[in-house]
Amino acid sequence: MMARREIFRGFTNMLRGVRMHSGGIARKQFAKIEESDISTFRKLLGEKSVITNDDSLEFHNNDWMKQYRGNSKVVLKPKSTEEVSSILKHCNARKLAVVPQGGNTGLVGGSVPVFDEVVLSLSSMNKVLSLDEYSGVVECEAGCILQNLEEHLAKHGFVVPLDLGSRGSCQLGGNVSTNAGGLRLIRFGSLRASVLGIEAVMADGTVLDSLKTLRKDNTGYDIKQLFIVPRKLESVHLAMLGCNNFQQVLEAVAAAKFKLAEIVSAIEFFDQQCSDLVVRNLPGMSHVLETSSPFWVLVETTGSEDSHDSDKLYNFLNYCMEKQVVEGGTVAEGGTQMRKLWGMRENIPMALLKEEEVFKYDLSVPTSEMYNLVEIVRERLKERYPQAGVFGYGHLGDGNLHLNVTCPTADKEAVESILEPFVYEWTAEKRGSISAEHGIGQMKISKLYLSKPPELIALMRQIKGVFDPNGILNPYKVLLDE
Ligand code: 2HG
Ligand code: ZN
Repeated sequence: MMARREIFRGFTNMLRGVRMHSGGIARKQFAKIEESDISTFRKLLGEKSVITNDDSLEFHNNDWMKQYRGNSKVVLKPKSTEEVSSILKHCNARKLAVVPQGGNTGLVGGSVPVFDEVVLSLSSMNKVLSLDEYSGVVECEAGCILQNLEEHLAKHGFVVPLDLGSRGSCQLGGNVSTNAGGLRLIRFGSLRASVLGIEAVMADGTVLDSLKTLRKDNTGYDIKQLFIVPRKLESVHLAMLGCNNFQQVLEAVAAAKFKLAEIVSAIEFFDQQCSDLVVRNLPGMSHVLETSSPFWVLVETTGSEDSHDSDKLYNFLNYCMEKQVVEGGTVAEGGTQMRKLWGMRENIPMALLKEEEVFKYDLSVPTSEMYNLVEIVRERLKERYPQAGVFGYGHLGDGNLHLNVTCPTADKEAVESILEPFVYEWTAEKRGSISAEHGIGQMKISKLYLSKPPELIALMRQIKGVFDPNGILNPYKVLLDE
């Protein structure tokens, strides 16, 4: 599928580039927006698509975490590829910097301006354009909200090969451009691999049409996107297992892969600290089970034959009980219980947001090492900062740990100095990735070298230059200036 227009965001973000953390960076020599630019945009897009009032700008200038704040004076909401192209032609000629923006749900400050960049919001390009029910190819615009696409496809018996807690507001353009991972990567693989083609707009306004629907096309460099959607399967089961230690968690994962094999669609975990936080911070949330357990593992299966899948799941659970891999747990009976179990996992970021300060780490590490880091960090903080909270959860099946640390504002700097660079260096030592799925954005620019050798970073810079010689697209993100 993908996106005509969606595409645009795909490209720019993929190539987003340049510079240092907003803390100490200087504005580059881009032009400043003038009244004549606003008039030009109004002529190109019409009055309603050019937003300059402060109240509406607020959302676009702030990220979801309220950690990064830009100062853009104008948000543009084009409705077609041609309009995107005309905006970029103008901005490139005038040397006006531009930040493309989707649902603005990112966690590393990649989708908000750093200074006064023009915000190019894809939110008005939100249509599903076509679905071929024989091949499972769907085409949609960049601003299409993930949940809307999910609902549209469900009516035809298909699913999007991606699911995220932010599904109600994130957009396909942002999903593709950031290669979003999420809850079912273990089943569907990397989103990138599901994209068959894109229509993208380059920094100078040139439209690249790579909107093909072929599954095989080895005719040169792979500059593509477009989605292929899988059939929606009716048999879904979900179990939540309690484990006493992380060794048991690892054995439960191994058993799930071995005993459930092709029907596994998600393996997630969170520690008891996470579930306590969700219950404490979010009204209406309660513990799933009365007993507590240091670790909880969610195992979801999706298949086509209910009795077969249910037999497999119970075999797996019996096996885990016999081997004393799990201490207890529950199997969801029906949709309401499933939503409750998933709700516990999906609401963790929202519960963290209610704390005074939160440090987020999105790391790929060998699965066997995943929880060691959480324990080490807890140990490092416990004496001097007893009020700090250390939370471990994530996509267990993919080796993706979300380590989150909270603390009172008064301790922020001291706690940060204990966490960084330690957490990143520990991850690099394990040959892990300092950003498993959230990207680099503004947050991790100065840490990129810990996951990529200098030769590769130099190549990234060159590639960005090919598509955006004036550097107007999403400046101050991902790459440090040389
Ligand atoms: C998730 O898996 C998201 O819930 C957010 O990637 C992770 O808040 C986080 O650190
Ligand atoms: Zn995640």
